[in-house]
Amino acid sequence: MISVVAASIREKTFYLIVNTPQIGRHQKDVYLYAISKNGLAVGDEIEFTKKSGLPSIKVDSGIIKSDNINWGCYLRLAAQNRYKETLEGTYEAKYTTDNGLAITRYGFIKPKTRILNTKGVYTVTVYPETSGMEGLAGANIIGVSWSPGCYAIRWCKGRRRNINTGPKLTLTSTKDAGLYTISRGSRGKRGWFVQIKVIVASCQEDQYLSGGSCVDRTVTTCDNGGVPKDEDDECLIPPYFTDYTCAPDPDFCPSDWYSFGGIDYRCYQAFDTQMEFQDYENFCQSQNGHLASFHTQAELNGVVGRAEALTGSFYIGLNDRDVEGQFCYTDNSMFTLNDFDTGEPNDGGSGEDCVQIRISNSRWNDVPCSTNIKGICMQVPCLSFVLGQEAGATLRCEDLKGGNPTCRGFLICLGDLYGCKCASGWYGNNCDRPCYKGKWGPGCELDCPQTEKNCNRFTGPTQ
Ligand SMILES: [Ca+2]
Ligand SMILES: [Ca+2]
Repeated sequence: MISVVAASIREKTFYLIVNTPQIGRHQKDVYLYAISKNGLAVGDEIEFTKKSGLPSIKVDSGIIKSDNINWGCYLRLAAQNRYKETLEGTYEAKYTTDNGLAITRYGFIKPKTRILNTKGVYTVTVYPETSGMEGLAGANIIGVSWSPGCYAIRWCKGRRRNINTGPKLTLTSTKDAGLYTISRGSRGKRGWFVQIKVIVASCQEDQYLSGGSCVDRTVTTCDNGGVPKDEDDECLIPPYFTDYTCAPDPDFCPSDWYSFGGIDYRCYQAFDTQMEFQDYENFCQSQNGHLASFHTQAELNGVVGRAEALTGSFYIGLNDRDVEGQFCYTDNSMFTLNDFDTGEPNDGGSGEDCVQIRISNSRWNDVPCSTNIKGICMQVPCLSFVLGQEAGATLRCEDLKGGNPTCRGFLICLGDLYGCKCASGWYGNNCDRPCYKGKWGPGCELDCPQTEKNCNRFTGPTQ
């Protein structure tokens, strides 16, 4: 029996993120990030190694720090024209724990030449028919879709060239696990070129490895694009989600908080206490939330309808304190729904940078941030655009060097068994194509159960 993934320490689990996954015409530097969801010990570093191809040109490297948390490490690679081909290949990030256990993740920088449309997933997992066997029962075939032409497809594995020709490869042994390069034509320089990591699992798909034995899972499906880990009976979920289960649940909210099933299944509560804006935001944070943000009219109507027994005006999280006229939310979500009242925002008097909702007509108005009014807090179980999460601190896509607020162009590689996915809301070889309507989540692989109108491509079903 082989053990594919070394036992890992759950809190040290990390992602490898590549930005940008494909070196395109726009020659931007390429960043590799090794991000831990819960941070690493202060001073801990992750070692990057290039596993294939020519040496890469390293520009700089360092620790990703935000909110005084060491979230991980980054490696910056130059993308000057004359170097770009040398960047292509597979990179390994290795973290060695205090007791000497090494956890590795693999990420790809894809070649500029045309590559297979596989939604950015370049890992194939093969499960044995019988747990713990050396050989694979029957013929396990992996293949690539291919338009026949005058070129042959060549499979290479490490330094072994031309181990197979044609679109399909048959696996007969656990020894067939490894990293394959597939190219069309001669040496992959013309035509396309793609890398596939083939993993042969130790246990059958509905089992996991526990103390050297295969044990039936009790958790067989993971929400939100998550995948079951081989080393324990838990799901590993992509960034953007703060817990192992972020599933729709009508009873999700704590008592006294209410939900309308909107974006992220947020939970709201209106408070009578009157405070200044920042004090209210601090108060909401002490309730594990923020001042409310609204992204659909239905969500807004739901909250206002619920608050109808109350009267007056309530702070929401919207404000233009940083740059006049540029409104943003304290939860860092985007200002998408505009419900300002006629003539508002008017930045009246000596300036109005914080936003209230008037219950009387459900419309918004900007007021001075020092105004003492009531407020609506919101808890967000599944935060958007979050890569790391620790109590009181978050690491977001925009915090990364060369980052992008929505993680456009980010290829995120989960644990070894689980391959790479585009960040939530994106798909395609460059992870830069927005999901089709009705699709959402990492690599746009999830379906909204309702109509396409009620679907946020980053966070899923809305109502
Ligand atoms: Ca203003
Ligand atoms: Ca105003």
